[in-house]
Amino acid sequence: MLKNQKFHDFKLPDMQTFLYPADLGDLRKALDEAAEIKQDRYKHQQLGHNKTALLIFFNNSLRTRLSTQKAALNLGMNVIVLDINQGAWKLETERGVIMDGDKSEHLLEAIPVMSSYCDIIGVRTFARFENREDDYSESILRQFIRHSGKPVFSMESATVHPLQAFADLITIEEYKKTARPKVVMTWAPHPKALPQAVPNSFAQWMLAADVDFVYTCPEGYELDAQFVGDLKPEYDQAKAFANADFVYAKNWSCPGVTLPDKYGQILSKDMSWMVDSDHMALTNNAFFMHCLPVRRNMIVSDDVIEAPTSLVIPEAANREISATVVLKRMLQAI
Ligand code: AN0
Ligand code: CP
Repeated sequence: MLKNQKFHDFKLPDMQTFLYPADLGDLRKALDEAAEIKQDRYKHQQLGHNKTALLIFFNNSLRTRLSTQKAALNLGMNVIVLDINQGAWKLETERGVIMDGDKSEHLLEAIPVMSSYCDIIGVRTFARFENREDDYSESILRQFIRHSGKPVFSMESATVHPLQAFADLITIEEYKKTARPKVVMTWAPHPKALPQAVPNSFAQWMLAADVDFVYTCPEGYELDAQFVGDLKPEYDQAKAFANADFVYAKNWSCPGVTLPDKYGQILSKDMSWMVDSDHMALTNNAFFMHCLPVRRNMIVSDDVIEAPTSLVIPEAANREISATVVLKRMLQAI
């Protein structure tokens, strides 16, 4: 049973959607499946025969784009990738709008059209920071779920990045030296306002897994209870780093939990939060993690990201594994 089961309905792993750890069912089983797939990533080549994955990007991507395509190919699928902003019509997403502006097509037509060409749909659609309620209700992804009639998975949507968090969990499982490692997620400074999807999912998956999880951030950056339950942040970064086995760095903008009128804004650029070797010296010789892309010498110093204890590349490589498990489960459910 998942520890965070109370936050989301428990679902059996006949996956129609993938946003949350509960969508995978038993995480221990999912990790074992990931390890098996890593041993032989082409084992299920027949499963995807004559099945097509459509990967739709509303935002930029390097890892998700490549690793998810690779995962689909591992399973013998055909893959179509669509960059909405490069060559497709500009899409209106709100119902009831008089479409006399620059948007030529409505999402409500585009979704069933796109879904008619494929069997499984992945969507990358970042938070827009216009309206917290829209973002936190996953309004775009929910429209895909409602109107496509196909299994839909998040490739980072407004509030979650589950393929990343699952890959991170696989990585921690591979590198941990103790049965229940201490995993510390730290906020770090960044020049632009970034979504909360990565920290939301990382926290949610860590709380569902068998680790001792702590997160640390300046005041105002508290994460939504949907993802962290009643866990409060440790505001003292040095205190949080004590005895850490893994340090997971990430910037995020204001989640609007304690400061609703500041949702999506930058509250701090305090460089003392950047993870450098002085910070890492406070830990239990911790591994360093980041989902990438990362801004060096803003989030993390050159020496920490280049150290043998940096796991950023194995983490990215495990994106292929997490995506292969998820697509395999979805294919099995078709
Ligand atoms: C994105 C984010 O923080 O959500 C994607 C990370 C996987 N990062 C940037 O836009 C730099
Ligand atoms: N970590 C991650 O999702 O990277 P991309 O934005 O490059 O896909």
